[in-house]
Amino acid sequence: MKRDAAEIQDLYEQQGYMSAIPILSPEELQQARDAFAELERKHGEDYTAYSLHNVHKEYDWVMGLAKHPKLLEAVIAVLGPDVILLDSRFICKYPVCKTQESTGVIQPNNTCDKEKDGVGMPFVAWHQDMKYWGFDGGPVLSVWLALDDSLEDNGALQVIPGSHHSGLLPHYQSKRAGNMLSVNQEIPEELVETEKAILCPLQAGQMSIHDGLLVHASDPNTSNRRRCGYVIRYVPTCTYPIQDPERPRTFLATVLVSGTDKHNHFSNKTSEL
Ligand SMILES: O=C(O)CCC(=O)C(=O)O
Repeated sequence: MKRDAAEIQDLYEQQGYMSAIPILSPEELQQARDAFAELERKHGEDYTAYSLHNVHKEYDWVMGLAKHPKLLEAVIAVLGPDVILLDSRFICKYPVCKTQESTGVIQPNNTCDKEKDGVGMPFVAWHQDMKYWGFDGGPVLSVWLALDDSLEDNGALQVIPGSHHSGLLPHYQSKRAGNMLSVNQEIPEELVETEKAILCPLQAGQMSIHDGLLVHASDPNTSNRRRCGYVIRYVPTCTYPIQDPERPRTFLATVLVSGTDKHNHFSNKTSEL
């Protein structure tokens, strides 16, 4: 079902996220997956899991995803016409459980036991994106664009609807092994209404969007399938970087992706349209 801009704005304002928005055609998806496979061959999976950071500056096909007209339509509906791409990163959880083929042991659906095998495997702790971004003056919107089907068993994104209305929550160092977040932060469990958590399953080529204050996380990949997504952060041009020692961050790869920028707050943003 196609939603108009006003509907997207309303829903996003109420819940802080929207999911299963179709973006890539089957051909576009295949091209992106093929190009990503090339990067896996070149760098290896340890690297492509989390280290492909801001490569929209390096590869035209990645910039093409970040500027995809359908994707920007939803972003602009929320942030308005003048939008800067702040940062981007591929986040892949590779399967780590031994499969039937390699062990000879038959497991239901060839998956791991989540409780037993999930311990120490890569996961993303409950957090708010705003905790990482030293800027003010407006919101940040995160896109999660699926290159693979992202479902419960391979660790799809989970969100707490409406949690973006609660302001910035305290984050501490996670005590759990495997947190993929670069500074290992985590909102303490007692502050997260986990009983309200909603899974955001995506088919490959779909995206979800979420507000920078929305509390979200993802579980380990206990399937035998990769779960790979391209995460892109967008801000309206009225935002500006601040010096916050709690949220140290440089913005070296910003790109104006829609409209005009009469503010000039980010150094690289005029690099192209
Ligand atoms: O890929 C994930 O599981 C987490 C992504 C995330 O935290 C984000 O998109 O802000």
